[in-house]
Amino acid sequence: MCCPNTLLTGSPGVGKTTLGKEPASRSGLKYINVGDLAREGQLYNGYDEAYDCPILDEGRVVDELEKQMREGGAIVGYHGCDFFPERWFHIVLVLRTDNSVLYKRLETRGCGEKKLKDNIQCEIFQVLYEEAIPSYKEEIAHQLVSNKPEELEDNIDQILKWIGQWVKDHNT
Ligand code: DAT
Repeated sequence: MCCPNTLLTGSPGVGKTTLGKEPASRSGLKYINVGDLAREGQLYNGYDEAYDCPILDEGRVVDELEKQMREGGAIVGYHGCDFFPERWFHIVLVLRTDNSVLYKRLETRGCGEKKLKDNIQCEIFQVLYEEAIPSYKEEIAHQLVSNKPEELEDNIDQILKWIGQWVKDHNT
């Protein structure tokens, strides 16, 4: 049976990890947190002093993921997406959170002042929305709001429905 690959993108703190793990575990798919993957494999090519974080080696991340993406059945979460090959994804989701809610989440996470401001601006300017939505076919790209726990549940149900529908459409 072939399964779709899902891209789950959005600003840091919108809830990609929290959301992505659930449909993955409930449907037997695999959640891949690209930040964790890069950390584990040290897939970096330098250090950004201004942002105080390592610079992702996008080429090596793509190489690392290629085999799994060809197999299908992955939910990939990252706060960036323009370096992923378009052909990888069958479902594309941009997760959004209201600025005041996001601010509190990042504060709770212990995010430094500069990073907090940058991440909030990322959400205000819809950076990930603008990056993802125009790059994929309209019918596969969706925006999901995730402010409250009830919305988390709704989003899990919705993702499972999209995945189920895709599997049905491609395995008959
Ligand atoms: P990301 O992976 O996008 O950086 P996360 O999954 O680590 O974000 O979530 C950040 C925090 O927000 C975490 O403490 C869980 C919380 N959270 C995520 N989605 C939520 C929701 N719908 N309602 C309430 N809290 C949520």
